[in-house]
Amino acid sequence: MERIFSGIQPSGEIHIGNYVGAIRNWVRLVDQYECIYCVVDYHAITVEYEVALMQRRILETATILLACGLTPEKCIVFVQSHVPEHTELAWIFNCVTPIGELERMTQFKEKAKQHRQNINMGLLDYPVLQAADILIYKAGYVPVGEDQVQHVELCRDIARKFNARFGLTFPEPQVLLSAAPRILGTDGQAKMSKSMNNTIGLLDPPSVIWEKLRTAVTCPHREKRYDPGHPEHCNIYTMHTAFSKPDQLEYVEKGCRTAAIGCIECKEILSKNMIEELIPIQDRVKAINEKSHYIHEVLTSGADRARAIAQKVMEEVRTKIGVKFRPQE
Ligand code: AQP
Repeated sequence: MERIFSGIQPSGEIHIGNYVGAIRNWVRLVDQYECIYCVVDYHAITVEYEVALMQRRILETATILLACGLTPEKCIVFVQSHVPEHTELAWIFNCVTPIGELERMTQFKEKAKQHRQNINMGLLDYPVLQAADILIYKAGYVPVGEDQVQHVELCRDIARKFNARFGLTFPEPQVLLSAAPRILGTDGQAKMSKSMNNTIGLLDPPSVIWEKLRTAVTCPHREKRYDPGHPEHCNIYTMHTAFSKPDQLEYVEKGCRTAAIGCIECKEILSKNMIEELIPIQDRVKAINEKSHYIHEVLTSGADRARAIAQKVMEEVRTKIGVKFRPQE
């Protein structure tokens, strides 16, 4: 079975962009691949964060993954810092990665603008650690949202550079995109993002989901009720493609183009579908939270399983780069 790796940062409230762009796709892949999914806490410390909140965020993120269907029977779920081989391999990859490649990464440029007072090495090095996350398991596929495609391309470059210098060791992993790889925020401007205050949270109650959708930006062409719209320019329609059935999709698509329906009716249909899909996840989160030790047990055994793979690969890497002592003759 081919192997998949992907990760999610415990950097805030998990939102429907994370869900339809990544997590829901991860769940669909567990029957076809050996899947390893990680809460990437060391990535989340590259920006300012509340130390006192971190542990809760890690557990909350892992609980959501489980509630979405990523159970230990189906895949490995663990926390990045519990398997230190990730950071060890990242150091070695640092030594084959040109700084210029990192400086041209879109995410680095955006985050550097957002966090001018704290442009640290970790922010620049983020994609190298991500490459180590993937390659420490020799994963062949990486299911991510569109924003992460450039980083996976860099990961392929790093694998190629390492292989060229030290001998064939790593695969060149490929991206697997979901059907909705880029959800904009409720502001309709930027990517829905934990740090942008433009999210619909996976755990938001129905009334909050509706309020956020009701006030969300729609197609700019529909200034008045009878202006026809362009669904391809509307983030609400993009969300419909992720949550609505084909006949409903056709209804809102035609209704928008001909102005037969207004934005509020369109949003009501979306809200109903979104809530229907999210309520069972929210119920499972509550059930997992009632068994307080369960999530800790899952993460401990997940880390054990991940570490067993990672340690073998690190042994191979240490040998290849010439630092591992050979037995004395
Ligand atoms: N808006 C989005 N649409 C589709 N996919 C998305 N992803 C994130 N936002 C969207 C995908 O979710 C996975 C986990 O992302 P992450 O938490 O590791 O990092 P991120 O991409 O930086 O997510 P955020 O929400 O924007 O977090 P912050 O604000 O902390 O930077 C990834 O596969 C990502 O593509």
